[in-house]
Amino acid sequence: MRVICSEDHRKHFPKGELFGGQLVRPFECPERWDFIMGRLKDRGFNTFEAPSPIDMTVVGQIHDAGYLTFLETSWPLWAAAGFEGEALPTVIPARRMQQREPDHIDGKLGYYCMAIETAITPGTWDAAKASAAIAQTGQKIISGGERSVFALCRPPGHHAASDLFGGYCFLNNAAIAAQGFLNDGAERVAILDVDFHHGNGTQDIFYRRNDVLFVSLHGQPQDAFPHFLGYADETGAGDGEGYNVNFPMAPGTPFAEWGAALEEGCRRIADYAPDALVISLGVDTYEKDPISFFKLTQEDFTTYGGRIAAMGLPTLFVMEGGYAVEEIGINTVNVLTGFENG
Ligand code: OKP
Ligand code: ZN
Repeated sequence: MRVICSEDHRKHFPKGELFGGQLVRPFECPERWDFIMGRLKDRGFNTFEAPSPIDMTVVGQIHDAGYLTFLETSWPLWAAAGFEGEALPTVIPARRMQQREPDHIDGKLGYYCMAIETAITPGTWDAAKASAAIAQTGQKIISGGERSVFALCRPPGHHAASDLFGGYCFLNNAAIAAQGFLNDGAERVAILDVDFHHGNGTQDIFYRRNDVLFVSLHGQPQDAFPHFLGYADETGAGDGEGYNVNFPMAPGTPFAEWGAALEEGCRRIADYAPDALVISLGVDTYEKDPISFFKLTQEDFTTYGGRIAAMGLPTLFVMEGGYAVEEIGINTVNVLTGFENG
């Protein structure tokens, strides 16, 4: 399997994440990428390619224009305001408040965020664009006839909605890839999100559309981030009714149960008969993940890679989460090798 990757991810590495009332070293750190690359090389992956320049037209089909301007200008505005730390939102437009974009950067950060743990730094916009370019390059290769590609994206993307950042995400890499497939001739695309967290951004982007089926397996919102989306009764709206499928699961869920949900999700995808499949590949379902609560073992990742392969679809793997850093490479590459041998 060809791998698309770039060192540009290193431009995004905040010193702090707001967690448990403290600014801690972010769970979403550059070493995650190093461990994945190391394991890929150990397991014989040998085609590593840089992304092509990003096509911002496609990004503009997924994200709001004001939001893209915000991402591009947020650090300069923050620095100009005289703040000395990294840019973090503090105030948000909660119930019964105005949904109008303010002029001050403190207001803009709150207006465009869905969670306040994620800092913006001088290199964040460049890294986010490089990450989206990686997904887009993988999509182009698959649209050109390849069976599968691994897009080693960082930062991740599935929490980013049209006009929202947060949960470590800025641009929705998987959504940008799905839109690229459609632009390049696909009639239908499925996105299967196996990250532990609900892909609220991806769901929201395609909620009223029937040309993209979104299927997500995740920790139930009562107990798990992002807490405010991901219930089973969210099934799509308008033309999109029936094209959104959520499998929220309880703390302690083992592979026996998770795999059964995957099985049902794969059947929904097969019924939809998409021309391409995007996997939002987070490996934070791992039993030792520090911020998640499912109980998948290293071997389970190999097993489910094989199940994804059995759908027989052109498949783009887009990296999302996974915070057991020492084992992130093993778990990620297990999915890919499970797919290749499946
Ligand atoms: C990003 B991705 C839990 C705090 C959760 C944010 C998690 C973002 C996950 N106490 N903080 O989906 O892996
Ligand atoms: Zn996650």
